[in-house]
Amino acid sequence: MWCDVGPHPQHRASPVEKPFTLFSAAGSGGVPVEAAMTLIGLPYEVIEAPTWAGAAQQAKVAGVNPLKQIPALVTPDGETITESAAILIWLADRHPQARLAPPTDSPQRAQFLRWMVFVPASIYSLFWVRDDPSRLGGPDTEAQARIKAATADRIVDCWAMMESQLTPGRYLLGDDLTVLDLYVAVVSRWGPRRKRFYEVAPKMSEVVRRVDADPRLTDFWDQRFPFFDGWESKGAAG
Ligand SMILES: N[C@@H](CCC(=O)N[C@@H](CS)C(=O)NCC(=O)O)C(=O)O
Repeated sequence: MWCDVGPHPQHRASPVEKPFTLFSAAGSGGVPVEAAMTLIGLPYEVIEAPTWAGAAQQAKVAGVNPLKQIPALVTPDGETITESAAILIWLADRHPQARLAPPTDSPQRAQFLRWMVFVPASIYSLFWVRDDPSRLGGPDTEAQARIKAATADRIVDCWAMMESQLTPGRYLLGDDLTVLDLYVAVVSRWGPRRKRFYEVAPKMSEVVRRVDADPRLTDFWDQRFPFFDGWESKGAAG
């Protein structure tokens, strides 16, 4: 896990430009949001709050998100937006010049919304119990291990279903990179890791590898979700 470095500017705001504040953490669901803001060129500051690391970290975000989850975005106007997919869609729609979402009248829009909702509803939400299986399994370590294995299998099944329904181009929805590509590139790195994702989702694998290698994000990935030796298979069993 990354050390807590407190608020640190990513893109420095000019004196007249107020930054966004993002409660996030390296390797977390805040990372696709940070990647989107990096590509858009928005000034933002990160409050590093790895909520899985205990009460002190959760307390940092509790004031803006009573569920004590990241990501949570506070806009320059002081509005708070939680829910990773909502933040990503909102940012992309507000900055059409960055072409990070199909416009509302585009033929790709329906599938864009479909998969932007599918990822958090079917996959990301399982991490509430995967990160701490005692939340549903209680203290029984065997029950916890069963929860880990069953949720890993469910995640793999969800990726396989998504793979069966998509015909990607260079990116998941065609020729333009959207926030969906950033989202899937990050969420597919969590347990049961890319190794199993690659096995069931060969077409989407080509896309996420393209996102991993995007030269505009090389420094960003190094800082916020590095590709260390063995990252694709670490923890692949569950
Ligand atoms: N539905 C939320 C889920 C956010 C979430 O689960 N975030 C994790 C970190 S990646 C978290 O803060 N977990 C701490 C907890 O649930 O207690 C979203 O899509 O933003």
